[in-house]
Amino acid sequence: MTQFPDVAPQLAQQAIELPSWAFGNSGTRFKVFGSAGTARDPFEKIADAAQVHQYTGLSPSVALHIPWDRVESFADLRKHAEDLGVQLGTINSNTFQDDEYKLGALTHTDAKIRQRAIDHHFECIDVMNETGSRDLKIWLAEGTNYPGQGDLRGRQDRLAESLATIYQRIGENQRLVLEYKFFEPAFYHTDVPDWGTSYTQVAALGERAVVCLDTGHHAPGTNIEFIVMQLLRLSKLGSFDFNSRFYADDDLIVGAADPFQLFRILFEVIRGGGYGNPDVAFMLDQCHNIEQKIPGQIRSVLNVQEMTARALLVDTQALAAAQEAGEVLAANQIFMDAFYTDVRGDLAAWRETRGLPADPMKAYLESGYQQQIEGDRVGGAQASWGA
Ligand code: LRH
Ligand code: MN
Ligand code: MN
Repeated sequence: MTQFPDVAPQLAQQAIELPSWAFGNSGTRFKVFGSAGTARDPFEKIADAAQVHQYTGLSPSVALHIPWDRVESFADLRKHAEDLGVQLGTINSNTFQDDEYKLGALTHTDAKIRQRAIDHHFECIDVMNETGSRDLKIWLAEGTNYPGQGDLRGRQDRLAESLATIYQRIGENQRLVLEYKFFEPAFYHTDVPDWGTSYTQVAALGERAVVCLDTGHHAPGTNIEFIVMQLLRLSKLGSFDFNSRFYADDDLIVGAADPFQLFRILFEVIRGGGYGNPDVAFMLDQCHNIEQKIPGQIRSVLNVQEMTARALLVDTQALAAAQEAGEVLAANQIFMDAFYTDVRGDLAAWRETRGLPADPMKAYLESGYQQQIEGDRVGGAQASWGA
């Protein structure tokens, strides 16, 4: 018998935003594989995301990427989403695919190019006003490939100025969320490579500017849960992009590569007051290059739910006592006991009490939706950079 009943009410609060791009075809820089039934436009991506929510009850919103998800009427897209029981969520900007941005966008030495990139963010804010989105998420592909290529300090100063201009447009109830990534596509230096730089930039902007932590954006061996702790301590952890990695920014299913790391991260989120807290948004940022996309997203949200349940099961009172008593191994055992608790049976039973299928994956696969989209849709949309 686990203490599962004690933690179940907290699980009911869980919401994990899905990325629209997970439902389009994607790939590596070597090849994009098409797959049968892939969504052809943003409306179909939303419909697929709604399936994930229908069977799991875990994903009430969908993040969009502009321009990938640019549509004629965002009001129509919003209505479409709401009719299907989901909301439109974070708006992600994109300054990484235009020729003009080859040497930088918000950091570019040419004021005209910087303005173009700023205008793109203004467009994203306009979209947010139509979709009802709270967060503008900015990930910048900016950096240099060779030492001496750019003035590191000058770029940082221009970045601060550009971000301040964008921040001024952010509404009272909106947030600017700045994501960091240690390398790629630039390989010598990146302008926002780490949480410290992201924190420094958003701290200068104000309260409505926060950091996004993408779990795949760190060097191997980085203690990500420490960063989670620190950002929560500073009230600057705005959101997560969850995924998992074996090597670099692999964008694989969250919890697939290192379930124990996911557990440790979620433990720190809970410990730091970030769980069930709307200020800390949970999102997936993944691509399903070779596996089916809707099942891939179902697996992902279930992995997060499972590890959240285990992290909630840590006996924090006993843990604190062991820590204070200097009981090194006892403290570690308390932590590991929770990690090793198999909650799958409890979760299945609990789902049924909430009118959800015990096994969401099975329910989806038996629903006929996959066969229907494979028959109906021809020529799925390209989702991402792997073109
Ligand atoms: C960059 C990133 C960022 C983008 C997404 C498509 O690697 O993680 O969040 O918006 O991928
Ligand atoms: Mn990301
Ligand atoms: Mn990434």
